[in-house]
Amino acid sequence: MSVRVGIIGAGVMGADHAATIARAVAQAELVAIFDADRRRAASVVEETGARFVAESADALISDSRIDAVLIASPDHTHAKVALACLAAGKPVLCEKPLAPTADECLRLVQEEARAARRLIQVGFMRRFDPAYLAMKEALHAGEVGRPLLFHSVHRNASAPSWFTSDMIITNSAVHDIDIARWLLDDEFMRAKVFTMRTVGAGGMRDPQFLVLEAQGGSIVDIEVFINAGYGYDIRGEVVCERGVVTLAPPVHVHSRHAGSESFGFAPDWRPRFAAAYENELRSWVESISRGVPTGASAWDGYVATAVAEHCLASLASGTEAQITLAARPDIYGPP
Ligand code: ISE
Repeated sequence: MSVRVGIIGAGVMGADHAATIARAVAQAELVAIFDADRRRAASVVEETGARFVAESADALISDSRIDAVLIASPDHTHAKVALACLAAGKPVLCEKPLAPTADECLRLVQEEARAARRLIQVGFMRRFDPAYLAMKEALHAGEVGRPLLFHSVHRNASAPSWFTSDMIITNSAVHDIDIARWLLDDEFMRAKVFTMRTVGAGGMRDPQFLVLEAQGGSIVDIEVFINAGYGYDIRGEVVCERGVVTLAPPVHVHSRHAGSESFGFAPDWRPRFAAAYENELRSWVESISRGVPTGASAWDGYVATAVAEHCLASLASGTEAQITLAARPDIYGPP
């Protein structure tokens, strides 16, 4: 029995997810697409073979022909749409961030706790990336000992004109914050954000450098540079007591020519994380069929945004921020 999926938001990620579902997720049927720009939704319907353009997000969510909803609309709409999915009792994959503010995320966490049911998965797709999965496996194997430091580098070639300084943390660095929690199995207690001579125009403080102290004693540093210019470059290295585990980028060829060697960078995150997105979507659909949640939960989405908010506070104050979190509801399992 296929899982009938509706997608809200037909922009870059909504269109990409629709194409991936149509091409590579056998257990799913792409039924409806909604976007405020109807032409954009119609174009995705035509390109993917989805059945129809929905009249509104609410109409899509309440439609009996839809079993599950994928939210890929602008960040500020996520919480409202996810709440409507919870009210309809429909599983939802919400693109990151779960919401731009911790309060909005916490409302979703509390709603799931009240219903005693996890319906939300957050689109932290790096958890499904083969390279990060191999890193986590190497760390769990124990040969290198306990983690001491995690260096994370997150460089975009360029950012859209609507991207803000705060989004460098709430929209981009949330990936590194989440994958650090996931790799280290740890929570953060302090944050300090540094900026330097900036590259961005119009007051954009880019790059930004985040230093996070984990409760288990390790330190995570995250460089986010969204106008790096040369390509999409994601790096990671966990320094441990008896060795180092380094993220191996999925480079398939090194070219040697005219006295030099080179390999190419993806222009943006979609080709670099294509396998991760495919794995994430398949896993989401399979989890719905089995009724067993998978991937990042609403709690993970809340923690990532809450840590990001403390980073914004540190950026604004120029001092260290003490990170405090709400109590973790039992439905999300032990810390
Ligand atoms: C974008 O929304 C993503 O999710 C990408 O993975 C990230 O690299 C980029 O900085 C974000 O804006």
